[in-house]
Amino acid sequence: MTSYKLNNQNLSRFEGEVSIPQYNRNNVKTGIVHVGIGGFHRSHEAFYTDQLLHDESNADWGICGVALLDFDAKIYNTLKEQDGLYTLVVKELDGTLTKRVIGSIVEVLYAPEDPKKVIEKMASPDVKIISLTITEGGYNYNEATGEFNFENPLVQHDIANAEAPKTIFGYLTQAFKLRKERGLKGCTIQSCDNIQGNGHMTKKMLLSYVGVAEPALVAWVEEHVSFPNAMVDRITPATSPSDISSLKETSGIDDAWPVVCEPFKQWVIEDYFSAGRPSWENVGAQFVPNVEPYEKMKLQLLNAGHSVLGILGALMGYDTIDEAANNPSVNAFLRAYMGREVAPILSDLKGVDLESYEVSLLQRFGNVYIKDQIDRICSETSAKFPIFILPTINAQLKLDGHIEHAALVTAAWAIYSLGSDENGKAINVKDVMASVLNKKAKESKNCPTTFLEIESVFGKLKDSKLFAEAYTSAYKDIVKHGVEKCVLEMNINRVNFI
Ligand code: CS2
Repeated sequence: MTSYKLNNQNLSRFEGEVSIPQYNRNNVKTGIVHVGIGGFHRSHEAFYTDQLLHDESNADWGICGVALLDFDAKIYNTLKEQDGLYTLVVKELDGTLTKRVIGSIVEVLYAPEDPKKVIEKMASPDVKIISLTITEGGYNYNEATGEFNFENPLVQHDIANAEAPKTIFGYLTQAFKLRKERGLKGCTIQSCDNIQGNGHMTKKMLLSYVGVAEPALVAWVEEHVSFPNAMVDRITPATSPSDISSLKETSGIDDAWPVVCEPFKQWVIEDYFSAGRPSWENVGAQFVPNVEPYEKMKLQLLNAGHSVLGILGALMGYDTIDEAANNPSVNAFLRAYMGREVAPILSDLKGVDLESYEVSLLQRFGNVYIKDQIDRICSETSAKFPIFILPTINAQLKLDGHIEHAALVTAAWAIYSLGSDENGKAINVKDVMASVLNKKAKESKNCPTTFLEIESVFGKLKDSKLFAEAYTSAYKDIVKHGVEKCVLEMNINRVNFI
């Protein structure tokens, strides 16, 4: 099939093949600046917003996508070439593909090239929301101290070079400074990352930074900026070369970076927007007074479930999440983790049907068409573990409750951090803390609890005798018998125990 580059000029050629924006993109104004235009933003907020823009009365809510890091040059160049357009390919449960060209990103900026332009855009009176997908690690939170990490060299750079920042904190501070000087209104900072109380976290981290970098601005930010919490959800694997080629071959769309995702999506937002907001509720988002139950449920079941499958699956030599989820022993282990260790500590979540949520998760994890990469899931586990798994362990320890499954996963992570799977194949550990993890993992060979000494990940966990014992015994068992046997054994013992 003849293919054409995806851009404004060629857009109408794709009509009929796939859905294309049915609104005039030239009339759309930027009302949202979004930092972090990776796959998740493009399958989620940009998708919801695209639907909304089909009603012309919402034309003030276009998105300006900002690529913040040097590393983001590729997505910036791609979206710039394609006039902000990209294809969202939803992999349905029966394997069919639903394709839609998304038009809501109407501008793109590359911060390292022109920081001033990004600061001006964030300070623009038309911009009412600055939303973020900067990953769990991007918030610069230190689990050991519970505070903002001022030792980060990029943060130090921003304090010394206020006009040409590198971190989100430096950018927001400069933009708010301009807004204040110009007598403009504040706006909303909307975190779309997987963090419990992501709005609270953003506020706390930003105010810590502002307090040191620009103390005179603290009161203004407190008064003029709102930070809603939100739960965000849509499994979005990394795009593979075959996703790109099959789109070209089957639909004639030459898109250098389409996004693939599952059909499920959820966005539950605290209704706390200081400068107005789009009616995302008209396209499926939920606005609620308190997001906490939804966040906890999602982080401690879905995201933690992913980490369980990812870490165990990686050691077993699997490449994708569905392979691990469809291994009966691993599947039963995950169900038991959810039912025995997570659900009891979430049981006070009102209005949430945990059981059906767990069932739907297992189905989503097992979807063989999604092919979510274990590599993606295991990346940056040092930032994910304290958010996804540690809260469950700490809550269980307070109750003297069950921690065996979490302890086994932690032990598996220590072994994973040695850098090879059970078949001796190298694992590429993608983590900013990779060298520390590897060093501690090596020292753990003789004394497994050494791994738990990494306080910025585990806090004070090593001081729990109950956890240390379960962890050490799981560690030794995995080394001796391998993951599959260990999880099987745990499943059998549990059945006997019940
Ligand atoms: C995943 C998430 O990064 C991870 O470890 O659990 O990216 C997950 O796929 C999304 O949060 C789904 O909403």
